[in-house]
Amino acid sequence: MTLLLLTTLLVSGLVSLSSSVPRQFHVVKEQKNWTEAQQYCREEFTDLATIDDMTEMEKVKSKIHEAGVNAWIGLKRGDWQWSLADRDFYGENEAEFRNWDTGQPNGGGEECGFMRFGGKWHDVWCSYSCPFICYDGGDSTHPYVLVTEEKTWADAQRYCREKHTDLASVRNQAENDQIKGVIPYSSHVNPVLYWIGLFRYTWSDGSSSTFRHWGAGEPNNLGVACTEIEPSGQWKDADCQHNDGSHFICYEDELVLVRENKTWREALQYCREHHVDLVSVTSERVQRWVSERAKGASTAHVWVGLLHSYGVGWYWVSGQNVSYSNWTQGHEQVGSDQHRLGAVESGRGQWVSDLTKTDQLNFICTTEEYKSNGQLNNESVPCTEMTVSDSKEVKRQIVRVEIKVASHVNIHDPAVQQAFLQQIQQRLRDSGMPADAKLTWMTQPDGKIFKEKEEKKEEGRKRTEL
Ligand SMILES: [Ca+2]
Ligand SMILES: [Ca+2]
Repeated sequence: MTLLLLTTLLVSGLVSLSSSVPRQFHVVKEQKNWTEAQQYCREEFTDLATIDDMTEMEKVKSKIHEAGVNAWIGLKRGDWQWSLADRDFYGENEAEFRNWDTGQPNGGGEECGFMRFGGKWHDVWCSYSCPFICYDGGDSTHPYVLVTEEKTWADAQRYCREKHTDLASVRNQAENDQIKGVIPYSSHVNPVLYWIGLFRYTWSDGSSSTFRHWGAGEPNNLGVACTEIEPSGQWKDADCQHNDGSHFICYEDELVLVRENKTWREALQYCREHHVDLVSVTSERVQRWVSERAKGASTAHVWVGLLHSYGVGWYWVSGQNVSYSNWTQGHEQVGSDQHRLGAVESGRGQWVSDLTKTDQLNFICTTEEYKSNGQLNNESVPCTEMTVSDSKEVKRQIVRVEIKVASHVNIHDPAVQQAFLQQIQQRLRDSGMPADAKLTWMTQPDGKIFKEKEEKKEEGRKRTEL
């Protein structure tokens, strides 16, 4: 029974992890203080690096190790502040009211605040699992809600924001007494900590990531401090103003939603100028990220790199076949002679094919270069939808061919593939293809050229370069 429960938990954990859009990290080798580095990252990328977990830490570690320098990331320890950030909620000096116990806060890595029986406050590691006290602005008679379920500070904050208003803020002594009143007497003999909304570390991009990777004895600065990663991968806190020897790490989301209305063609150009390309949704994993990003769109659909061309069918601007698909029912079937563009519904993330080249939509760019062998690079993407009227611009065409072979022929042998190519080339020349046109096989995402259809049939795609 226990085993079954653990398995279920693990699975749900993985699902939530993979739905967050991955980040690319960039080490910038310029010496700047933390604030200057933050400004640079926001201008050139997304923000100073936020690190969510060990997987991301490993990515960062390899980059920083390679660079051999100390580098700022986005984590900053500022003054203590409340989770409920609305300034109007606090009267004069009320946001600064404190009721620390003797000897508290005693700092180090203790960055979240709790209340104990008796109403005094302590600072402690945010990763502790504790019961907590929510504030409910809609309930004037019982605004403070004690939740006995034990959670980390960030999970408690999420819970309170979903079910009530936020984690409890304490604005004055009267409120402190009121909140103290909801803590049960049993906490007197068995001291239990109750999270309130007090915290002091923030990420530059506003993330609530509680992941930390402090080196031995760190953090050990007093007051305000910023976080550096050493070449070993260990984190340390340091004076935010120093810029001697400190480089920095920016991040960029792999998928970027551009909230500007453009035609498909303009969107493609924009992505290629500012990022890498329009996104190709070649797997369920990428689809999840696209759905996530599309939710933030201001148009009902967003453009992605999906198009349909005469003789080719549906394909991605990355040059890949549409093997994974997420069509709205009936939208996949398009006459084989039609030029169409695919888009993704902002709400449900499903694909549609009834938009035209004059429609203006938000769109999603990818910042990741296509690395695998055989995929088309930026310049060689077939874009016949736009260029078909001007034959000079049609440089490449993708054609799917079906070949019947005897079962003893090894279709994965390069010599055999070359022989097929020569035969096809000859036939095409016979039927009018220019003599200087080149033919090459296209490698599929799985690294192979041919996909076996039946025992005796082989299917593949070749690229005709005209
Ligand atoms: Ca403490
Ligand atoms: Ca330090």
